Amino acid sequence: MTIDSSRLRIAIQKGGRLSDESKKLLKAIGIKFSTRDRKLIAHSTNEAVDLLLVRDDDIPGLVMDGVCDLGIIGQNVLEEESLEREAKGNAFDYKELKVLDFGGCRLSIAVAEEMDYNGPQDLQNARIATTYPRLTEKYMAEKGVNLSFCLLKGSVEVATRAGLADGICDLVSTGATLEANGLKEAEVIYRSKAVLIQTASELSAEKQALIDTFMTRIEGALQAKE
Ligand code: PRT
Ligand code: ZN
Repeated sequence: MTIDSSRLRIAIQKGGRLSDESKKLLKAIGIKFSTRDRKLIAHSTNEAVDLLLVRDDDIPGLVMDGVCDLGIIGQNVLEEESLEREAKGNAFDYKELKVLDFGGCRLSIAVAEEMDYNGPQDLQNARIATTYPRLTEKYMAEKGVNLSFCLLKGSVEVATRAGLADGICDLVSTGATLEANGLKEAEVIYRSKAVLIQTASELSAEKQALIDTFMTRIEGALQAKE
């Protein structure tokens, strides 16, 4: 596998909730490519662009470390990674180019339906199951609430019933998953959308000019949808 560094590298989610819309956006701005052969890299056939198809969790780091020039990622994952890197004293720079019109959701704390919930103070010293401990901790610390965590990358919604935690903090869109698991939304702690980001590293004039062209087309594509 070879990566040609003269080509613009864009990281998008390989398979998941952001994949289709990310590919649609790139096609709408005139980048031709095929992702049918399930490879890590898809070379555009008409622009000096390579797509990297990866887990969404890897996208912030790839852009912050300058491995990829652009990335499309949920603000929830981006912000959690930024807080994590900041806490560890690592670099977490990037440029936000555009908040996109897909991937909308909220990160919410949920508790058992039967709990008498009156506000954040009711969660003082509670254990929360989540994939997003930094975002959750930051929000609750501002409310003066101390938490401990049960870190889960999946099946977060069953953690309370399984006796692993007093509540959960997970992404919600319709609320159906919470309801199906006997949970109710207690606090919305973060509202998220997909976002296009650029590495903070200086790029060649050619790459920057290409990004500027794409941005003009993105503005046009988004306006046309309104
Ligand atoms: O494999 P990979 O690591 O790339 O994917 P992933 O499984 O980590 O992520 P994926 O594809 O599920 O989500 C990618 C991004 O989509 C998230 O980081 C969010 O930015 C955005 N997004 C938008 C959502 C949702 N809406 C959403 N509803 N991500 C997840 N959910 C899940 C939520 O975790 C819960 O399980 O959907 C369920 C809740 O949905 P409702 O409708 O029942 O409330
Ligand atoms: Zn993921």
